[in-house]
Amino acid sequence: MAKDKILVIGASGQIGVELTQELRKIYGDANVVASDLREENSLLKGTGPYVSLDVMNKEMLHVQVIRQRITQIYLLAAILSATGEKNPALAWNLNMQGLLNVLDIARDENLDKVYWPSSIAVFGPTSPKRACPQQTIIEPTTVYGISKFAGEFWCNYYCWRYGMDVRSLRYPGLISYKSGPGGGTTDYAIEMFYEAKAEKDYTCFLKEGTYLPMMYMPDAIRATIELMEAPAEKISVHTSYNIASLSFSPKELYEQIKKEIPDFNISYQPDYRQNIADSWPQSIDDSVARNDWGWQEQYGLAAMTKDMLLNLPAGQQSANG
Ligand code: NAD
Ligand code: AKB
Repeated sequence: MAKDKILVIGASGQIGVELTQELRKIYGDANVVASDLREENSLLKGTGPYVSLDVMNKEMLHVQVIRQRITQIYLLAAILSATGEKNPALAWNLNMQGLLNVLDIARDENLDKVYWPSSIAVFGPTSPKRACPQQTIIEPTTVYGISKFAGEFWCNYYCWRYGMDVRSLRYPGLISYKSGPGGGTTDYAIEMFYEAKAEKDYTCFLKEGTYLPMMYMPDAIRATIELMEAPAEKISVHTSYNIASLSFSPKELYEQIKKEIPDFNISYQPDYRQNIADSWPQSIDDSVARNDWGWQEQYGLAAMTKDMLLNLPAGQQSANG
C-alpha cells in the first residue's frame, strides 16, 4: 500500500504552521510537504520539505503533486473576512479558483483525501444567533462567507459526482500564539492577548458585547486531524461540519485576561468589522460532529487564557509574518 504523503497549501499561515508541525509528528517530517506563496517560514525552517507555490497556478501545482507523489492535500490558502471586504474580487478569485484547482487535481490524480476549511462566516444575519444548527438558513453577506458557502457545495459536488473523499470543518475564530492571524474579524481576540502582554492597553475594533464563536488552536488542530482520520462511514456531512468550543465577547475576554494582568486597560472603537461580526452567529450547535466522529473540545476560556499568556512571546506584533 502507498504511504501517505501530504501537501499543505498555505502552510505559512496562522493554521498552516501548527497543522504542518502536528502532521509531521504523526506522518514523519519527510512525508508532509509544506507549501505557500511565501518563500519560507522561520517556524518551519529545517523541519521538513517546503516549496514556494501559488495555488492559482494549476500546472505548477499539478507538477508538484505528481513529483512529490502526494496522496492527500490540506488546502488552507484563502483570503479571510476583513481583508476580503477590502478586495472582494481578489477574495472570490483565490478562495474559489484555488479550491477548484485542488479538487480537479485531486480527482485527476486519484488522491485519497482532501481537507478544506469552511467557516462560521457561511452564516448570515438570517441564521439563528444562538446554537446555530448544522442545517439552517444560510445567507452570508460577506464575500468571504459567500466563497465559503459556494466552496462547501463544490466539496459536496466532488464527493457525490466523482466519489472523492473531501472533508471540511466550519472553524470558529481561532486563537493562537505561534503564527499571527491573517486578516479576519475574530483577530481582535489575538490582538488583545498581544497588547495585554506588550502595552497593557488595547483599543478593540468590536463593541464590548459582541459575542462570537471561538476556539483555541490546539483544539482546532486536533479536530482537523480527528476528522481526517475518522473512518469514512462515520462522515455524514460532505459540505462542512459545524464545530464549536467557546463563545465570548471582547468584554468577557478582557475580564479574563485582567485576572492575570491586573493593570491591563481596554477601550472600544468599532470599525467596519463590527458589521461583519454582527452578521455571524454568537454560538454554534456542533452536535452532528460530536455524534458522528466524537468531537470534544479540551480548552475553556480560563485554560486558554492562561496558556496564551504563558506562551505568547512578549513585545511582538500580532500580524502574520
Ligand atoms: P492565513 O491568512 O493566516 O494563511 C493563509 C496562507 O495562505 C498564508 O500563509 C498565505 O501566504 C497563503 N496564500 C495566500 N495566497 C496563496 C496562494 N495563491 N497560493 C499559496 N498560498 C497562498 O489564514 P488561516 O487563518 O491560516 O486560515 C486558513 C484557512 O482556514 C482559510 O481557508 C480560512 O478561511 C480558514 N479559517 C480560518 C479561521 C481562523 O480563525 N484563522 C477561521 C475559519 C476558517
Ligand atoms: C475571520 O474572522 O474571518 C475568520 C473566520 C471566523 O473565518 N477568523
